[in-house]
Amino acid sequence: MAFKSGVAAVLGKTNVGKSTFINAVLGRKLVIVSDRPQTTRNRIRCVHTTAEAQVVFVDTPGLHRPLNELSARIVREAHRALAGVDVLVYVVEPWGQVDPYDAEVLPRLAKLPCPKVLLVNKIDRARGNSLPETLLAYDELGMFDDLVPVSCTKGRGVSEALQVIADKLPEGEPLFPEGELTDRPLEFLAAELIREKIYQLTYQEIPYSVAVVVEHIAEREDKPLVEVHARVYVARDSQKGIVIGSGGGKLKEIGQRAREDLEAMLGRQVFLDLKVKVRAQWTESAAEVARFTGP
Ligand SMILES: Nc1nc2c(ncn2[C@@H]2O[C@H](COP(=O)(O)OP(=O)(O)OP(=O)(O)O)[C@@H](O)[C@H]2O)c(=O)[nH]1
Ligand SMILES: [Mg+2]
Repeated sequence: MAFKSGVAAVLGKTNVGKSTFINAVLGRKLVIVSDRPQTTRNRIRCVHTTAEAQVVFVDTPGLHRPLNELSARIVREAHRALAGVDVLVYVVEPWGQVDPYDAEVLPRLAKLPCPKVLLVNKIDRARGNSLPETLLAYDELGMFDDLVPVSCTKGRGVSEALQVIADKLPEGEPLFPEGELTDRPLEFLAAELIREKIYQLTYQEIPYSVAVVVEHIAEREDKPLVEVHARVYVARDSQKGIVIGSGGGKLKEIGQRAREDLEAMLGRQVFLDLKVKVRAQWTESAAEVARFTGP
């Protein structure tokens, strides 16, 4: 059989488990995940290669009604992922009906000239008939070629979903060289890991007011150690105090957890230099948002 390759854009409302699905397929943590909405801010290509096919998944920011310049940009980012896509993968939750926001978004996506796969995720949380009802409701929209129930945290249905998606790709050469997992540089992945810890350890508006920039990653010559120099930007002075915490405790915990993940990612001991800076109202300024969320 000829080799297949292509791009599968993974879209859906915020917090439905798009990034969790991609990590489950890759069998490793590449993109960040949290229980807060609007975790992913960029389009991130994540490559899965087997002897038969290469699927380039595009993780996208969750769709939602934008509230400020930052969230408007991340919704635009998601829609940009649709250019040149070979398969649309749309992710929903199993609550028994078509989500009202999906009902608004899907008619536009139905027009895309590519196969469409619906993943009903979080089936471990479905109760009563809510899974069959969800499948029926989305099937009635008439736009999905396949509907696949999955639980990405439990690993259920993930390999079936991957097979369904890979089967729909066109024949062609790999788009990425073997061994390449993503189009994003190490600095980006490292900054994301740090941002994930802030999402996990802070509350209310703090996660949405934070940007992380890794300025420098350097291998030490005298010992097997990697230095990661990162800056956490917040939008107000008061937020700086919250991220640092009393006696520096919060920042220390963020740094410790991030360092453990960075060490797993880099396979090396890591020294993490993490500083917090204020960039007043950055989430309201298009130029600053572009600077901090990157291409
Ligand atoms: N119970 C359950 N929770 C899940 C499952 N898949 C993902 N989650 C949880 O759902 C939350 C959101 O997961 P993400 O992967 O960050 O969701 P996302 O769609 O990428 O979110 P955004 O990037 O904000 O759009 C996390 O707390 C996950 O652990 C699942 O199969 N079952
Ligand atoms: Mg995500």
